[in-house]
Amino acid sequence: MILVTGGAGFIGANFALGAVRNGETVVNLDKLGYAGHLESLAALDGNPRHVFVKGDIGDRELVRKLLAQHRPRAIVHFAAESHVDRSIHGPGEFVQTNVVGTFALLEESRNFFQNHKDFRFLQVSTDEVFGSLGETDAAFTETSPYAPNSPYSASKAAADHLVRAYHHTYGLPTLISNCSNNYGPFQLPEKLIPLLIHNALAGEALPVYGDGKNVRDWLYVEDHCNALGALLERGAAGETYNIGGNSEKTNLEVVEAVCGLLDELHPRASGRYRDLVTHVKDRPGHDRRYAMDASKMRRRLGWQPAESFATGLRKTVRWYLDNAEWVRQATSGGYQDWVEKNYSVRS
Ligand code: NAD
Ligand code: TDX
Repeated sequence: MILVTGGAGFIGANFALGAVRNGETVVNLDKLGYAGHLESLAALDGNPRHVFVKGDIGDRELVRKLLAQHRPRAIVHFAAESHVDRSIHGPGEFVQTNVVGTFALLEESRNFFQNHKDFRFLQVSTDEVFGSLGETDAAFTETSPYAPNSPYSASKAAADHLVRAYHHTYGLPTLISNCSNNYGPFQLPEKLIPLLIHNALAGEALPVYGDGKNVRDWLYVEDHCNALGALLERGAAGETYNIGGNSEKTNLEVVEAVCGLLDELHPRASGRYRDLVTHVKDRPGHDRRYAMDASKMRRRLGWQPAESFATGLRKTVRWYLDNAEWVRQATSGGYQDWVEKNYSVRS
């Protein structure tokens, strides 16, 4: 039995689906904010090994009750505000959930740990806490200094520091993973790859921030979930682990790859998808490059990604083509307001 937070979001849902498939029982705590979608968990409907609880990680009474009731062997902590652009428009919620919410979970975990010594706390973090790399710099390692640049990455860094402190001060068996950009099924089209697919299919502009030469490392979400599974079983308490796909791409390369796949799998009536590319105003404080050295995961845990960017992206584009109804539901509600707000400042 494990307690997953944020398991109705993109990575959390993929993780919960995989864990239950592997025979695990999952208690899934998610507040169902704008990024949480129960439709992503539809395959688990009626499955006794999945218990969904709508609630906030900052609700300590609820967390205490869930720990006492289910006695999980671990918390896998995904719940967060996760979108850099939203953190620029409204940083307060990022501090609330990512920092204060993580603190609440840690406090309740510390109490629970007193009588459950085999408990572990896995903090799912990001490469963005390390800041930005120059074109020829070596990739981030586990000993790279934290230098976050956005309210999002600063809030994740703050949470990571609290997790670290709870290990050193209270002996809580914690693990921290820092992963690069994920892509795959169930990702909301506010993030680059699903946004490109969504806009392309609607015949709308494909917005590229600035010169499009910012570099990200891309990892297929299932590979990330498998890495987290390995960490949970065999990771060393108190340590941090970098997870990455060894797939550095400029944003323009990503756009080109998505357009090429769509041209092949779902051709436009006339013209090519790349005709829709539009350069727009840059993101303020936009980090230039991230790259991860994931050799510790390979050496210590024998983990490496199964998908290349080419194979993972093909699966992803096919998934979005086959799951228009999920996209329709995920982009109803406040989605149009967000698009209006974010992209009007960039035109
Ligand atoms: P997401 O935004 O898709 O999902 C976040 C989920 O957390 C949502 O379901 C939301 O409802 C829930 N949530 C938010 N605040 C909550 C609260 N206070 N209480 C309970 N639930 C709450 O995010 P994601 O892309 O799946 O990312 C998951 C985690 O992985 C985050 O911690 C993120 O920092 C980290 N991460 C993401 C990436 C990436 O590329 N997406 C890469 C590295 C690390
Ligand atoms: O419309 C867009 N146009 C564009 O050029 C969007 C949404 C993004 N971009 C650029 C900005 C980035 O350089 O694409 C790159 C990727 O952007 P996002 O998908 O917003 O991801 P990023 O900011 O890199 O952060 C992601 O990876 C690390 C996740 O959102 C984080 O949660 C994770 O920690």
